[in-house]
Amino acid sequence: MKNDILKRLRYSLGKDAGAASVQDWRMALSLVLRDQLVDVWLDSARRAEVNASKRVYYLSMEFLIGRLIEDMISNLGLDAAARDAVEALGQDYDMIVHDEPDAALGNGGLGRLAACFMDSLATLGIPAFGYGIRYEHGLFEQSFVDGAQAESPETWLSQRHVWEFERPEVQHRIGFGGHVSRDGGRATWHPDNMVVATGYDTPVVGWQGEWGNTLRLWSAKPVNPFDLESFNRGDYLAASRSEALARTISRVLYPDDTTENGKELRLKQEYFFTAASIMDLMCRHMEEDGDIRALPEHVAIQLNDTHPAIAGPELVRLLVDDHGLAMAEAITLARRCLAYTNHTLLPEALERWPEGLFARVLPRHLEIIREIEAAQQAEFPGSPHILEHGDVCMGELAFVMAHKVNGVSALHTDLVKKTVFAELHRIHPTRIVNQTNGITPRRWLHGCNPALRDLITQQLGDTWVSDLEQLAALKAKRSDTSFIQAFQQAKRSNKVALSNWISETCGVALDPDAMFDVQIKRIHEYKRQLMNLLETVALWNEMRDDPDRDWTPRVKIFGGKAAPGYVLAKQIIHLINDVARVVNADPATKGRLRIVFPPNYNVTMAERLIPAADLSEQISTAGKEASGTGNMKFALNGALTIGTLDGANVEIRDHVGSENFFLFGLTASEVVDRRHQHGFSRAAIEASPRLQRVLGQIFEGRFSPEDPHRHHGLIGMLYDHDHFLVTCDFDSYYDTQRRADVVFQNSRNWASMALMNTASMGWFSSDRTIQGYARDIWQADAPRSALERSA
Ligand code: CRA
Repeated sequence: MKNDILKRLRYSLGKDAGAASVQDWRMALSLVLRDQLVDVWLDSARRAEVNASKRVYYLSMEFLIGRLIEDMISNLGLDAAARDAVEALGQDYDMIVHDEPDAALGNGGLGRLAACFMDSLATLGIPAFGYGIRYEHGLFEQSFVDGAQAESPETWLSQRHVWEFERPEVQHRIGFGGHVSRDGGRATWHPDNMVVATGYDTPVVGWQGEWGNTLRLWSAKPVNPFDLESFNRGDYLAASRSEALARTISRVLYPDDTTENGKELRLKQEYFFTAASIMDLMCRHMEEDGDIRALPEHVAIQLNDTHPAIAGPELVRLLVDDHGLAMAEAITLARRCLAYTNHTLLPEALERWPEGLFARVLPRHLEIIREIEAAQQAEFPGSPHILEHGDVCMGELAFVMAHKVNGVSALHTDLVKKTVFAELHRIHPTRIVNQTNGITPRRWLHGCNPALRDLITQQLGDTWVSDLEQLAALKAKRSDTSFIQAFQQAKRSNKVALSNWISETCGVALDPDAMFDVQIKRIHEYKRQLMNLLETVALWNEMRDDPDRDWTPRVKIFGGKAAPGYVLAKQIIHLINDVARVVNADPATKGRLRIVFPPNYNVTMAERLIPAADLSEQISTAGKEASGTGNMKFALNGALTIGTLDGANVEIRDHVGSENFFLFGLTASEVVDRRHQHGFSRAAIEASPRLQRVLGQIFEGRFSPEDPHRHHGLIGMLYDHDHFLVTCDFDSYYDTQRRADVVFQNSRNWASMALMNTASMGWFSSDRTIQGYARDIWQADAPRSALERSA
């Protein structure tokens, strides 16, 4: 390996060892690793082709991958070899591995789920493609300027992305706009704008390198590189206008997944990657099989939320306009290929596009949507409309064009049936199914937590990595003193490492024996970072009032980005930073309470924070968090959860046991009832002197003396429009936190509760989730042998 690295350095990068930078070494190592992936990757592709296996196509606007190098190393089982080789070359292995920039092609849970699914599909040997967009700029970088969030563009592609293979030969022309002509019965779309989608392939090789799938991301290019005529005239701007316009489509990731974005560019992005993907898979099918009517036997297309919901009309368009099928047959055939995952009930996230916009950008698709709507109404008179109030409703479209629709946790699926799709569920009672989210144990335990990984492997061998339910065997160790000590030791070493990092990056010194209480996720009102902060201020007050009490030392850790246009979320960030500044400077609570908010939370930071957490904050208003996946990562790494009965928290609590979970707050149905009570938030504030005091302090500018009015809006909102019931759950949350304090004081007992969490989380492996999709939705399996097929 050492020689291979030197060879790559020299012949692929044109450097000799003396002149190589950390980045050069990292590139050279990555290229050597990539070489090792290629054989299994190509071999897998060939096997799938020979066996004419059913392929799973996972269409997602986002893939939040993070760094790949450590995944590649450990999936290939090369941990020791890679380290030895790099060290033998006199280089710092950790520095090299940590040099890779995060591929941040996603916002949060939805994108990270897609990345975990790719890992599981490959590990399970299910032939699959992930299809998405190769954004030039991923999620913005966050910094804090005087406590307020500032955003700057992310530039992961400013250096070569070593893992990918550009496929200049894989090109599809994607049209926009124009008109539709008719010749007899046959419609033809004449777009007036075209861009080219070019594929970039990243191999995704599963655990132990037995199977490899492809993540194919599309980049938008102009059909003609530039306008020579304008150029020769000296009008250079005009000459490159079409290029600039085309490239805009894959330029940036929209920094929000929970609001519908009514931008033409967003619709174009959605159509761009969906159409390229559908054309791509159709070409593959026609080459391999040639019978268009056999498509559903070979193709399972999963729509990750409604972002690729245009896949339905696009597939129908190709079947009718290009392959000559009748409309009714085309709709049925398309439906048999398509399935849709719903990820949220928040009304502001349900995509709707004005019909006028649709007519301008995708005129033929709008016609087809009208036909789909007409067919649906003819078969089920009075069923919910796809076209409503002048909008195209993408949720209804996705539902009607899918043979299965799934929610992402038991509670969420139940609410999907009862709320957003209640009527469609009545008409199609078997269409909605549940597939509770999962996380890949390769990255979220094996990769990010070597201390705990090694301890578990000592006990169980290493087969748990691809069969996570084996962790249940650790339950027997809960009263084993020496094991519990080793378990505590692993946690402590992670906390020490995190403290060192925080002290370097935030300049705050932490006590590794304090309780590390962590809330990391996008900043959103429903996730209630604000409630966590109010509780922190209340605790600070109480510590100052009663300095002699035996307080459990706490470190409150926050991480997360606010969408740039989400004013309230940005105010919450500002408030957290303001409170942190005052509390961290207070000698009265020194050594007892610390607040840290490291900027630019991303996948890599999560890998650092999660293994070091004692307490996981999963405190959303019940009924609002569809599932959550961070909740699973924490519990797997031995943190206890403080949480509401929301999303997958419910199932986590069922698995780990209610005695190992700090539950508080209103239930989803209580939330609905409470909201109907007039003046509920003022009543809750009235009833809680503790909360009143905190709100008063913030209102008076105790934490922002330079601008005492800064947080008035936020506090005023809690009195009058506390939509997420922060005030109603506050007391119950505060009391539960104090209960956690008491439990934490008995560290042995805490550790055994934490162990019960780790040991009970096997079910939350994304391998289990993917097996569920394969069984209930895709009817796809690991590749069938040619023999089975002919039988
Ligand atoms: N924002 C949900 O809110 C869920 C993930 C993945 C979300 C999370 O609770 O865990 O999806 N929804 O299923 C979403 O993106 C568009 O909706 C999320 O990440």
